[in-house]
Amino acid sequence: MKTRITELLGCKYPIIQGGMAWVAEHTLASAVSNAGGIGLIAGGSAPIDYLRDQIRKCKEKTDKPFGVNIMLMSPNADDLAQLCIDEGVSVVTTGAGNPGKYIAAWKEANIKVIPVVPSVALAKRMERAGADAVVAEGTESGGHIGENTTMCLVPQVVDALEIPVIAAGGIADGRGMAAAFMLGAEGVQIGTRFLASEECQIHPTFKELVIKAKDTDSVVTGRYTGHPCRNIKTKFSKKLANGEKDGSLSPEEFEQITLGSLRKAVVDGNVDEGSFLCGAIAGMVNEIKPCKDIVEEIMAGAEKLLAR
Ligand code: TUI
Repeated sequence: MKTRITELLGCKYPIIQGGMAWVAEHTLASAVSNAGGIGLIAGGSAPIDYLRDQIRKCKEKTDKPFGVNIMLMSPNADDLAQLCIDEGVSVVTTGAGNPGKYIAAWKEANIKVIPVVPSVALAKRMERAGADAVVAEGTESGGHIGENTTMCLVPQVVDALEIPVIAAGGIADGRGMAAAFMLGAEGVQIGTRFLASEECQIHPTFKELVIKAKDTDSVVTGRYTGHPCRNIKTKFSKKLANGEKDGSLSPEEFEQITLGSLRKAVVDGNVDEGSFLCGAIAGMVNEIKPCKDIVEEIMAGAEKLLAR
């Protein structure tokens, strides 16, 4: 399947892996790239030496293009942004902010720049700033989210921009991909489906929570902190949601108890203190498979529907 996204990024399939903080490391990223998509390594709030090492290890595992996600709220986003230039990364996606100040330098270094945006307004600003494409991310996504849904956001961003649009949020199979294409997207970003992949290095407890999740098992916490995040329902995330609702947890206390909670989920599988970030589509993810099988199944399903 050829679209402006496969042409832009030089990949076989227009599927980009989500830049999931703590989750997206070189084993997963190289597996997605080797499967024909674009794998991403998440910068998150990682130290620069960690990210450099991950990029180099990824290069050893794949000769296909792959990218890095820069989380713009990270205190060392400036250093990580420069590292992408120094290491000759093919693609950068960004999240949780406006990457405007980095775009010129990335373009100068021949990096393809794809900001993840939750609104039409930010999408337009990114196009004007020189982005090559955008990911329009609906509120169905895992992690830090905006308010609008994929179904509403994607066609509005498509109408507002000339550059290609990648849809994200609630896409985990060929039906979701075909639907996104019907809305005008030319690619999809997929996160949650890859959590349940063989190559994904998260704690087994995290994978089990994804596989066992039902349609109603995700919850958004932290709206009152200004950083709403979608999680799998656990005792911990329900405690956060209730504390937010009934006022028994102040925003400051919320920030305090969620500090370090991504690591506790991903590395330790700690269900009492970890934040298991995950999309609303987890209810449809029921089996661990290699990334290659996941990508090929999604592509085959989408192509069949789109050919009708
Ligand atoms: O960034 C994501 N998803 C993420 S980042 C993350 S790590 C984190 N942990 C705790 C709190 C916050 C982040 C986990 N998941 N997706 C892309 C995304 N970007 N979603 C929403 C946004 C966004 C929100 C506001 C982008 C820009 C923005 O405002 C820009 C501005 O300054 O106008």
